[in-house]
Amino acid sequence: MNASRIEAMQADITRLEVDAIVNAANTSLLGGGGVDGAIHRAAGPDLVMECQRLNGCKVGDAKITRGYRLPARFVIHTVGPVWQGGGAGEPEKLASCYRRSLAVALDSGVTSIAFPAISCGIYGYPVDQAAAIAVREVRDFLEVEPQIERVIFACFGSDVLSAYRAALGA
Ligand code: AR6
Repeated sequence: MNASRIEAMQADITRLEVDAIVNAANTSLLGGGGVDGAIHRAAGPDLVMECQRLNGCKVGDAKITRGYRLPARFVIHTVGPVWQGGGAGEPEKLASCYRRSLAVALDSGVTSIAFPAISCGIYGYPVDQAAAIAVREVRDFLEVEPQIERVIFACFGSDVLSAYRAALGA
């Protein structure tokens, strides 16, 4: 049953018509490159103004804002770990990003949500390992939370999509 609620697709997350998209942000929450830059550009300047009031975000935590000009009603900003070789708690911190993002989504009544490959760009997390964590955490959460009807892994590029397809098939 969970399988039909979770899918991976090649997509620009800023275009997706879901209740919430997740942003792979940094601890300042004030914008950056990668998907963070794309989300701020698409949402418009009101997003950073709301983010300025949040006092940043810790690695592994998540905070929600409105989506402004995005098709998504909300943006859930989470901060992934910087990859340091895997021995610095990166897997647990990344897992926490997925759990906290879903918990925040649930609190705001979200039923559909899209995630980028958190930490897999500028932060250097190996995508195969990150995809396995993402799929495990989302599956575990959906098993106990029927409110979340749809989760999309928005993959930027075919390598990322292949990694998620493999993780979903496993
Ligand atoms: N839609 C979906 N995925 C995207 C998009 C998009 N429009 N653009 C990029 N990606 P990254 P991180 C993919 O670097 O590694 C920022 O400066 C990208 O190909 O965005 O968590 C923040 O402010 C990759 O697969 O995030 C932080 O400082 C994935 O999104 C830092 O980067 C994540 O890559 C966070 O680094």
